[in-house]
Amino acid sequence: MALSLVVHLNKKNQNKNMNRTLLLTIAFLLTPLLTCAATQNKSIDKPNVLLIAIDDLNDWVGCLGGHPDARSPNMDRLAERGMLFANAHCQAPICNPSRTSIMYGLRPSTSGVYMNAPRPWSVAALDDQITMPRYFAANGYRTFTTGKIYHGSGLPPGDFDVVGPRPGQRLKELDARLVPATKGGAKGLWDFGPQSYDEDLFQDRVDADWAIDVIRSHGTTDSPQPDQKPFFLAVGFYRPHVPFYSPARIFKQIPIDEIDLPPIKENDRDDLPEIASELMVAPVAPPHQWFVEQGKWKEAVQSYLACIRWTDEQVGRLLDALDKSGHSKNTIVVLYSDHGFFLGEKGRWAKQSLWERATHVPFMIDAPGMKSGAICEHPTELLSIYPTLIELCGLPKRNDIDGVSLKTLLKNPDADWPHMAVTTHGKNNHTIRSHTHRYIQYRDGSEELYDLRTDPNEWTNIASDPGQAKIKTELSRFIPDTNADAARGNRLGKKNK
Ligand SMILES: [Ca+2]
Ligand SMILES: [Ca+2]
Repeated sequence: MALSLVVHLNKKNQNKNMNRTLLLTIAFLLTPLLTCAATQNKSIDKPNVLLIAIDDLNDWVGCLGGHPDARSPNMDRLAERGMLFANAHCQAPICNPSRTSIMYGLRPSTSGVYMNAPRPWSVAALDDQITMPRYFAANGYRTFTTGKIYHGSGLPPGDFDVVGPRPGQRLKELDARLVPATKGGAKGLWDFGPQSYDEDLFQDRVDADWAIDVIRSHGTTDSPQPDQKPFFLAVGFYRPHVPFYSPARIFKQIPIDEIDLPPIKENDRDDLPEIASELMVAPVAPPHQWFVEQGKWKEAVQSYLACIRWTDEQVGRLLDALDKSGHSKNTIVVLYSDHGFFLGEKGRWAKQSLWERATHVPFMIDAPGMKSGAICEHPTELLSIYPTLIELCGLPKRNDIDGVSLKTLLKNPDADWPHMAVTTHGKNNHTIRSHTHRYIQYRDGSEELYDLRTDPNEWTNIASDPGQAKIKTELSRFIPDTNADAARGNRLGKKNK
C-alpha cells in the first residue's frame, strides 16, 4: 500500500512542478513503511507451523492399522497430504519426559527428566536450554498455544507469546463420574464412558475453537495483516488420555458387542526379566484383573476408541480452518502423540513400559514442497520434530539439541537412514527399535529382544538365544553414551526418580 501511494503521488504531480522538497519529505516519511513492508514480506515467506499434540494416543489410528475399530479419517487425511512416519517412537513412555524431550530437544538421558516430576522449568540446569517455541519467537515468529503441550497444562514461564485456554484433563463442573471409584479399581482420573453435556463445552473442542480463531485472524501470504509475523501454533488435545470421556453421539457409532479386544497371551510375562515387571507398574491404573472381573474391559476399549474419534474430529476442524483461510499452502503441520497406551496387552494398562504399544506413536508431517502421500518405514523419533522444523523454516541451526532433522526423509522416505529410535524409561533403561527388532536393556544388564516381523505382539523374548548375539551387539551401539542422573526440581522441590 505504501508503494502504490508513492506511485500515485508521483503520477498526480509529475506535470505540476510540485515542490521537490515536499516530495522528498513524503518519501522520507514513507521510507520506514516501505522497509517495514519489505521485512514483513520476507518474514511471512517463512512457513507457519501448526503443532498438534495428542495425549496417550497409541497406534490405534486408521492409517497405522493398529485396531480394526479405530477410525481417524482426519488424521488419515493429513497423512495422505504429507508423510506418515509409520515406525515412529516417543523418547519416554510417559507424559512429562516425552514432552520435555520434544519441546527442549533433549533426550531424557541428556536432561535427566525421566518421570512426571520434576517439570523441566523447575530444573536450574535447563534454564539456558531454549525451548522450541522460544526459539521460533526469537526468529521472527509469533507463538500461540492452547491445551496440553507440556505436562499437566503447565508451561515454562514466558514460553509462548499468546496463551489460550488450558482447561485440564477433567472438567470439574461438567464431567460426571461414571464408574464408581473403588479402592483397587477405577479411581481418580481413571473413569470412562459417554458425557452428555453440550459438545461445545468439551475441552478439546474449546481449545480447537480458540486455535481456529488464531488461524482465521492471520492474513494469508497473499494478503498479510499489518505487522504480521508467521505463526507457530501449538495445540494439545487432552483425549484419549484418561478419563476416557467423549460425547454420547460417538459411542453409538461403536457397538460394544462388535468390539475386538487386543490380543493377549497367557503367561506372556514369564520370559521377562524381573526388573521389567518392577518398571512397568503404572501406580494409578486399575489392574487388568479388575477390568476382567468387573466386565469393564470392552467398555473401556470402546471409550478409548470413542475418544480417538472425538479427537480426530477436532483435528479435522483445524485442517478445515487451514484450508478455508488459505494457509494450507504455507503451513507445516506436525501431528504426534506423546506416547502409546496399553489396554490389556501383557495383562496391563497405561504406558510406563518399553514395549511397542507404549513407544509406537502416530507421527505425521505435512510440509509445503515436501513429498506427499508417502509412508516412511524407517525408525524415527519425536525428538526430531525440533531440528526438522528448524531446517524446514530456515532458522539458524543449533548444535545444542539432540535428534536429527527428518528433511532428508521428507524428500525421499526411502533415503539411506542410519538412525534408530531410542526410548528411555528411568535412568539406564533403554529400548532400541530398528526396522525389524526391539532390543531392551535395563539398568541391571538384563535384556529383551523381539523380532517384530514374526512376533508383532512381542510375546517371545529371544534375548537369551545365542543366535541373536550379533543383532544385540549391533543394536546396543545405539544406547546413549550420556546417562544423566535424575534431575532435581529445585524450585518445586520435587525429586525425579
Ligand atoms: Ca501422555
Ligand atoms: Ca513373553
